[in-house]
Amino acid sequence: MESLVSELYAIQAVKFGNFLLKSGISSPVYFDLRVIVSRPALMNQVSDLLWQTANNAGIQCSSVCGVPYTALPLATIICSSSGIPMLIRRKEAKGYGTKRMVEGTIIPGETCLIIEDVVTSGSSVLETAQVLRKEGLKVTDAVVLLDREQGGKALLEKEGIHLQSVLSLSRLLEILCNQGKLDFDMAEKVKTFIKTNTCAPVNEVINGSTKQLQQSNVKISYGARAELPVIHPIAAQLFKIMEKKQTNLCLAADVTNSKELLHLADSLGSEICVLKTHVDILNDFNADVFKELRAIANKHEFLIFEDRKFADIGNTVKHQYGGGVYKIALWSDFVNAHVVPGPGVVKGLKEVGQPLKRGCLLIAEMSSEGSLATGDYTKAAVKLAEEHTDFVIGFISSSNISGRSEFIHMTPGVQMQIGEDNLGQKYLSPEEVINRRASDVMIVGRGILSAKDCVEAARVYKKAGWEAYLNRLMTAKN
Ligand code: S5P
Repeated sequence: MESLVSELYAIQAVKFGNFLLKSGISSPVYFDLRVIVSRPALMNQVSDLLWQTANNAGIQCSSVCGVPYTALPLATIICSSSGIPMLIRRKEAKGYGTKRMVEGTIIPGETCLIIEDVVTSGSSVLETAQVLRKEGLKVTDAVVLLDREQGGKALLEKEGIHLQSVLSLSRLLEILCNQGKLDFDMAEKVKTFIKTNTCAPVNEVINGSTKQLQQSNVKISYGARAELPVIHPIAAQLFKIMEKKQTNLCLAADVTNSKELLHLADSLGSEICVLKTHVDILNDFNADVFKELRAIANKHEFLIFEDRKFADIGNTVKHQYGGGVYKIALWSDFVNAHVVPGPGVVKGLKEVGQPLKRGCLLIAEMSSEGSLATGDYTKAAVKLAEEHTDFVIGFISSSNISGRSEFIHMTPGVQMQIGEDNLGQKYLSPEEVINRRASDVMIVGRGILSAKDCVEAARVYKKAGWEAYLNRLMTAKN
């Protein structure tokens, strides 16, 4: 281990000083393990150590997959010397031919071991595991050269993946100090930095009780989530819009007059990522209004969410979604549904929505006093979503209930002035919803609509929501 650490230091795979990270934070330590690919002897040594670590932990596997890119050649060496078949995870699906995300012979039910060079939050290992699991493979273990000890192990454990490491950051610091390559002060500085920049557990608030939860999607930017391999196109489009326009504000456009709706959409369009409608509260509905609304949505780049809250058997919701006077599926990017009826409601909506490339949120929790959507009901909504990722893009919920990066969590009941209205609506602040509860999009209606100047109010909410999101990334990211 001493010679390995010494070599990593010599080739500058680990550096100490003052480095500005992508997240804007300055770090006293920097790792670039990619440089090892130019050192064949070191590559062999690292691969041997990874494989030994797997064997010492008693890991059994039928195939090995390296997280792209640095761990790809490491996995190759391991497979070549151990005789275990390798799988390659593509970062992007091929644009032609088979569109496979994993190359190699996949035997569903068999176990695949993941190899990685360095783990910080665990999100890269998790992404690869998700792709392999989607192919029917079991993923229970990962082996990494260096664990930065910033929460990745705990996060992966929660996702059913045991992480073994050849080397931990504390051990690396200790060895470098003993070798006289690092002074005590710098080692302490690095330790403090790591401690204060651990992927922070957020408080998950369900049914009023707060429990600590390490969440994978808390620390990943909206932009990065748009690029996830298993993301629904509508969710990807929304994340891209949010990143580009720097807004996580959804306007609940609860007005009863079409003209007013279109005026709101046009004047607030640049501040929002989603405009939420209740088509059945309009006094003067006609199909042209929604053609116009679509044009405004394209102009300002926001998505249209019809808050229809479907809640019937599959056959009925199919007609309600695609037909009737409103023809909701034709003009809304996504809708939402209660999970009371069971899977049939999702299947019915999917028959209409999927050919049109639409998405759907499941109502897992509600913002109103005394809501019955709690506990096992909420869990059942998450399970249903996981079974229909080809149509379900996320949840209406009061917090981040799934911890999965590919799902969007949208939270209603948001106002600067926390409290209640006179009909049981409960309000939380943008900071509470986006930072502490780690939701993704805040839904604001009367907080903006009742203001004297709606445009100014929307700007204030947009800024508060974005600041809360940046705060969340800052405390969570390395
Ligand atoms: O649980 C919920 C779910 C939804 S979609 N609670 C809600 O309030 N909503 C909707 O969010 C509601 O129908 C309304 O359109 C909006 C909240 O509006 P506000 O005026 O209270 O901000």
